[in-house]
Formats: sequence, C-alpha cells, structure tokens
Amino acid sequence: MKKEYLSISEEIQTAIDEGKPVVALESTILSHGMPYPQNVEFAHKVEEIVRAEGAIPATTAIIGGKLKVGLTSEELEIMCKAENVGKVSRRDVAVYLASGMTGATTVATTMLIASLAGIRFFATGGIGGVHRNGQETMDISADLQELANTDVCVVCAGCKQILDIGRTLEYLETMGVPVIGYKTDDFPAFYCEKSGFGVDYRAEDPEIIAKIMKTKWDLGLKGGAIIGNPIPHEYGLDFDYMEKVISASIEKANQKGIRGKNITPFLLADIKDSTGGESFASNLQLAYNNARVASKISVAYSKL
Ligand code: PSU
Ligand code: MN
Repeated sequence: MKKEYLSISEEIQTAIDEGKPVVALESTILSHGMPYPQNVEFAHKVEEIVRAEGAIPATTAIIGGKLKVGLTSEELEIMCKAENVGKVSRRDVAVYLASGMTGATTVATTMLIASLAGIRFFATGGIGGVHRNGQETMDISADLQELANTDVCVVCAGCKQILDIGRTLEYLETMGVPVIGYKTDDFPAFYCEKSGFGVDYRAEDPEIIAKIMKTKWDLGLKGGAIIGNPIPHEYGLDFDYMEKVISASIEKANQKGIRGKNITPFLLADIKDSTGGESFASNLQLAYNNARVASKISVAYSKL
C-alpha cells in the first residue's frame, strides 16, 4: 500500500535490500534555504561526500505524486530552481501527493520518507525547533514531533539562533529524543560552534552512536536522535555577531507580519543578505561536515 507512493532509485533500493549504508538528504535546504545556482553545486557535492565515505546518498522530494528517494540531475535542478516548489512538512504530504504538486521536504518529511523507505540516517544543516516567543505563538516546528515518533537519526549542526534553543532542547527532552554531541559537550548553534546549552551526552566516535541507535531501536523505543555536529572551527562565526544579525531579521519579520511556514525561509534569506554571503560559506561547510559524519555513522551501523 505505502510502496505505491514511493519511488526509490534502483541503486538505493538495492543498497537498502542488502543492508548497505544509505544517508537521506533533504530538499527544503535546496529550494528554500539556499540561492540558485549555488545550491546546484551544493546538491551534487553533498552527494559526492556521502559516496566518498562509502555510503549511498538519497535526496528526497515530492514530485509527480510520488515520494522520491534519490533524485536525478534533472530533478535536483527542479528542486534548486524552486519554481512552484512548496515547502512540505508532515501536514502537507498527502495534499501534495494527491494533487501532484512539487514539494521540497523538510526535516520532518525527509525523516518520514526515509523511514518508509527503510533508511535510518539523515544529514541536514539545522533542524527546526521552538521559535522565539514560541510560548506565545505556539510556533514549534513539526520536526520535533517527527524526531519523537519516526525512527531516523538526524545529524545536524544543532539549530539556528533564530530559534529559542533552550526551549527546543526542553521540548526534545519531553518527547524522549536523545541529544548527542559529536566530539562536543555543547549543543551547536548552526553557524556557531557553541550555543551555550549543553548536550545530554557526548560521543567521540561514529561506532558508539551507531550502537546507541541500534540499542534504542532494538528496544522498540520509537523515534530518532539528534547528533549535534559543530561547524568546523575555521568556518564558525561569532555568536554575538550572529545574535545581532538575527535579532534584526526577526524584527523585520515581525514588522512585515511574516508567520508560520514562511518565517524560517524569510529569516534564512534575510540573514544571508545582511551577512553579505559570509554566512552562506559557513552554511555549505557545516552541511558537508554533517554529510560526512552521518555517512560514517551509517557505515558503522551497517557493520553491527
Ligand atoms: N533551519 C535551517 N535551514 C533550513 C531549515 C531550518 O537552518 O533549511 C529548514 C529545514 O528543512 C527544516 C525546516 O526542517 O526549515 C523547518 O521549518 P519550520 O520551522 O517551518 O518547521
Ligand atoms: Mn513553524
């Protein structure tokens, strides 16, 4: 039944069937998180990095009424051009499939599709979370619920300071999602190596993370985990500097009355403009680094 909605590339299906390492990649980061045509180069390079580590990349999207797992160059181009490409979170999935609309998958939806396909590991940039003033607006990303319910391990550089990082971590604790720092005690803040908030556990190598995930899923403890992988030191931006930039962007969004699913893409674009491309260079590097670590973990997992 579910299979009829999935369209998995032959290479990825074979890898899944043979228990080989596969790493899911999202498309919202392409369509709504990065400018064209730089995102095309990114989309290809991130896949090459996964391959170089010995895993198979599986970029996901919704195209032509199917949940696509593994995109052709033409399909990557469509996602990067992002003409009439919506941002698809869990609530949007059935609508997009039934009506044949093209959709970029968020962290939540990529996890959902990965899990339907049998993929356990996923690399992204940053996750969504509790927005600042979320206690008033109730703007809490569906990514957090997905992490609580769907068995996929997400490697990310934490979340951006556009969010309320403290409340995001509290929410994850309530939902039973382990937050593990990869070679760090500090939860990363996307462009910045440290957020000032601690992680629950620190892991020194991919093997222990693979073992933790296997143990969690063997026990039937549903849901994923967050692996917080800090941006490489040389690309990290200053926390206080980014705080100023982000506060100004949030102020702008409030004045324009931007809300809901549009707020994250608005802030991402505005921050990019006001840092004159500096943040974009960091964004690329942290995402590559996450692809590398997710691949290493999936390779270790495939050996268990
Ligand atoms: N944060 C980023 N870059 C991104 C996103 C979040 O730093 O590209 C995207 C991811 O796809 C994430 C989504 O799943 O935004 C969260 O959106 P929302 O807050 O509307 O749930
Ligand atoms: Mn939201």
